[in-house]
Amino acid sequence: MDTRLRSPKPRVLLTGFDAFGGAAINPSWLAVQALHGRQLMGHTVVAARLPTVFGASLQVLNALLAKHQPALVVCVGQAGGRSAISLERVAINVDDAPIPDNAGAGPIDTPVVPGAPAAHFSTLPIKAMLAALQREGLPAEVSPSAGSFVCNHVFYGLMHAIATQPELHHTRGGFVHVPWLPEQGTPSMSLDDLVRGLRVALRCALAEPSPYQK
Ligand code: PCA
Repeated sequence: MDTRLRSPKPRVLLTGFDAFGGAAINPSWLAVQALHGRQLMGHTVVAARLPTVFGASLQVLNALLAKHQPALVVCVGQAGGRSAISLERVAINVDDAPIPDNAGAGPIDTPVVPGAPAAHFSTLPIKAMLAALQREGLPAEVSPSAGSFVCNHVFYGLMHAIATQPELHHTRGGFVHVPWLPEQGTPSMSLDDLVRGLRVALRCALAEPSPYQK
């Protein structure tokens, strides 16, 4: 069955994060903001910013999921030091902060959701997205780990919500990390390329089936 036809609402929820770790900007928010309100394959893109804070980030995300009931959710974060758009494969059920979050918290070896499974796979068609990005000449990779800071926390919380909430049964979701912008350091990608890459990735995710689709 075509899951797109059964999607609750023809919306794409696209999130970025606040700047963190003393930085002035976060390319994830700048890139997703540029796509707010766009139409992609019959879906309206809703962009939102999450706080880089354990707990609060997931409260904001869960409220957005309840409000928009999106067909597709892609959360985006900055991964300084990476040189490519990283399509995350798996979220793990652990918070282990290498630096304090924006509220000063730094949980160590704590579950994101107590008693929940160790991991959830992305339900995005990450290999098809990789191929689509590479066809556009954009640096892209499948990543085996979103780390254990706030990005993995949000990714795990998203995938757990999708796995357990009946109203999100037909929602597909996952996480994408993006490199720094040139003004933040090396390696980097331009904001234009990040926005173009996200547009290509979203189109592909709307068009292709996922190997992990329920
Ligand atoms: N990157 C951090 C959290 C917020 C962001 O943009 C991470 O990779 O966990």
